[in-house]
Amino acid sequence: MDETYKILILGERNVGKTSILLRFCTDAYYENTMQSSGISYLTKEISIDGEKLILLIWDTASTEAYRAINKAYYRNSLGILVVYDHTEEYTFDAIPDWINEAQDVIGYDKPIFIICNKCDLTEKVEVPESQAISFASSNNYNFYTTSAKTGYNITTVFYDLGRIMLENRRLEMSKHRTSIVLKPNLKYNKVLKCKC
Ligand SMILES: Nc1nc2c(ncn2[C@@H]2O[C@H](COP(=O)(O)OP(=O)(O)OP(=O)(O)O)[C@@H](O)[C@H]2O)c(=O)[nH]1
Ligand SMILES: [Mg+2]
Repeated sequence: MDETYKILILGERNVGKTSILLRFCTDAYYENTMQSSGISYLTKEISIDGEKLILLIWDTASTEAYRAINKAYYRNSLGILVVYDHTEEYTFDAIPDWINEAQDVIGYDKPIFIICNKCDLTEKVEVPESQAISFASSNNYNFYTTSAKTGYNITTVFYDLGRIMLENRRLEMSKHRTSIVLKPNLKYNKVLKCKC
């Protein structure tokens, strides 16, 4: 059975959210992108362990005006990419706000990947990689450096997230099966009670 998995891409303006999405889904890159307005998504089918996953990847607009509206679309997301640009420190500082906002809606049990995009830019780096790695590991988030421009690590990010979401779904299903098996046992115990 084909399964759909909703992913959110969050982060400050200009960090490369739309570029990451377009690189992954269409293998294209544009030097001049339009600022996103509202929320939109693209789908891409991938295969992991012989299982087909349909990724619904939601790209969000970062501006304050759209932020409140976007939250309504966070529901049912199974994984989050929070993107920052390592040449703009404020985009890194804003990460906790983006995570809190998403977790308010989708809960605290979904995988979160911190994405340091524009790693092809090696001058004027404002956020040392060690600082970002330490932030990610102390909060149990995965950390990746990417470049939508060169394509570096873009596919890896989505396949790694896909694998985690698949495992989480399998776990959920096995929990569900366990509870179905337990019910007849409870009934059986009742029958065994002595009525004399
Ligand atoms: N050098 C470099 N530039 C990038 C990279 N990714 C995106 N850009 C550029 O950064 C600018 C913003 O990219 P977008 O993908 O529109 O950023 P966004 O996060 O979607 O921005 P908003 O929609 O305004 O929130 C564009 O000029 C892109 O070409 C990258 O990996 N490296
Ligand atoms: Mg955008």
